[in-house]
Amino acid sequence: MRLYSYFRSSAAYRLRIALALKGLDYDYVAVNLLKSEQTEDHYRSLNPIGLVPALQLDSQDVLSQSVAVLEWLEEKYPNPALLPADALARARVRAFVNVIACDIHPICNLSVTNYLKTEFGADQDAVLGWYHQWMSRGFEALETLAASTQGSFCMGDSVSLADVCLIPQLYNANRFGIDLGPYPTLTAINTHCLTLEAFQSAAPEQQPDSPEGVARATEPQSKLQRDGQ
Ligand SMILES: N[C@@H](CCC(=O)N[C@@H](CS)C(=O)NCC(=O)O)C(=O)O
Repeated sequence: MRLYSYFRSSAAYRLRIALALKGLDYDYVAVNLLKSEQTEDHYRSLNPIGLVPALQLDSQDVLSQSVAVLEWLEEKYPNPALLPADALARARVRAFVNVIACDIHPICNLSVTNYLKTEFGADQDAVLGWYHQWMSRGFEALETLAASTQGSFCMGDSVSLADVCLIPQLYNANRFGIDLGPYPTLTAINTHCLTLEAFQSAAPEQQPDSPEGVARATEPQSKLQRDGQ
């Protein structure tokens, strides 16, 4: 499999976590959003909407829309399960996922905030206010949903698609300076998930296109040069 990703993309981060939890290997193909590579013809031929991620299978079929891909992964590789067996519990996980994927994420996207700047004259402070407004509304709902269940994950004691989507959204929130103090349950879940290897390996700074990843890639060569080899 080949994952078209950008290290900071929270939608791609969801897939990296799920792939890691399910123990699936993939090749990482970086799509640089800051260079608008997601809008180039080659990438659009894979994912016509021009957003990351996309997952290309060994059959060459391409899957897009991170939540649809998560559901496909769950159907194709059911172990470990990221959706509960009980229908009511599954609906609750999906509702949690949709608060993130439908009610928060799309309106805080790069192309949306760029549009606010170019078409409505929003400056950086106004854009930050926008992020705060929509993320806070979503996190309040997520905090209520998570606090209504017992356990170290969003929906009890088993990791689920809710955690797979929450942790990247909290990463985004931290990037934009959102105060997570009012969301103690979400913060505790974040701390717990980040102790798990699958969440750690999927983190933005572990990706080859992150500044840390680029430095890691060049490190051995500079060391060899230093050592005169
Ligand atoms: N609904 C899509 C959203 C994908 C998405 O918004 N990706 C962002 C990065 S997290 C992106 O490509 N942004 C670039 C842009 O807005 O032009 C999914 O879940 O896959």
